[in-house]
Amino acid sequence: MELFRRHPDNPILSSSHLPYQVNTVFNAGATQVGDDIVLLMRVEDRRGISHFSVARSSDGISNWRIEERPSIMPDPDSYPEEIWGIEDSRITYLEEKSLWAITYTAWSEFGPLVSLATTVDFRDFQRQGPVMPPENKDAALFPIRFNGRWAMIHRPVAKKEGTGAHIWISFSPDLRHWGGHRMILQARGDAWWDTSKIGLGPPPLKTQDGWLILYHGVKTTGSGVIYRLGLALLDLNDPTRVIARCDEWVFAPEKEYEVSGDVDKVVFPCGWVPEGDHLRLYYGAADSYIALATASVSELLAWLKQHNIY
Ligand code: M1P
Repeated sequence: MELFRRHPDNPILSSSHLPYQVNTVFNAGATQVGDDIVLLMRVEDRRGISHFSVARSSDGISNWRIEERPSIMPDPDSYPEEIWGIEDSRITYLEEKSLWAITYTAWSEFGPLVSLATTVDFRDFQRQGPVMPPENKDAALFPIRFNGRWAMIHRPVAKKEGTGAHIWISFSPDLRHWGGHRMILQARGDAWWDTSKIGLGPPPLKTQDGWLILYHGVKTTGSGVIYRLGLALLDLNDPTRVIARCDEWVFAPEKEYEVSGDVDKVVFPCGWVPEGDHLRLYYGAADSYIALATASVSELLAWLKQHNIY
């Protein structure tokens, strides 16, 4: 049985939904705002540079209301790190601050880095600037503090050639100054499906068993890369402690819209929206579309227990 069940109307969003001409729409952050599901879509224009556009829908599947103009454009005059675009947002609601924190990749002259923005309504956005230097991406905040410190998962790239790219965690008293850096999940090397690099998908999800992590793992083959998804679990009180990690992948590109596009064989989730045990996963497909899959949190946890390598 499939743990993540694809929606029959997939892909639910593509470039033709945009009110202006673009190349592709993919890798969207997701959250619930009032009665709407809100997606912060990555939109790649016909120069190859990405910006963000907000899409709203009451059922999270259809009748998307999309802004006439981009919601956040790269602003290299004020934020030089955005010169080659902004990509792949992850959205976390910080109850303590009554706002959403958005981590995203800013593609700077020196490579991709992690930037932070905040919003209270997904109409006005306040940039907070870079929070991790290059090369770094695939970052998301936890929704709460741990012993007074905010925590962020992110993915720096090791300088040493051939050692892969792994998932790290860092802590901050104020969301600006980050330290306590620690690697928590490693690309596994050898024959594994997540051999060469891994990166966080949506923000960590609090469950009864721990913080649930969905991550992408990359394998380079003779015919190119394959992006598949795996699960891990972090300790509820100490998220530096990994208590479970899957052996097999849990979701992989299979459908036409996942295996064929600007980049073939890619599934790349940046957002999920829980409602009780029911989980909606929004994922980029083949760097060309946005698709939806649903799952049961308790089924994911049960599966991870059976497939845990720890
Ligand atoms: O093309 C697949 C993905 O490649 C990059 O992801 P990562 O560096 O984590 O492997 C990103 O450009 C991502 O947007 C893209 O979907």
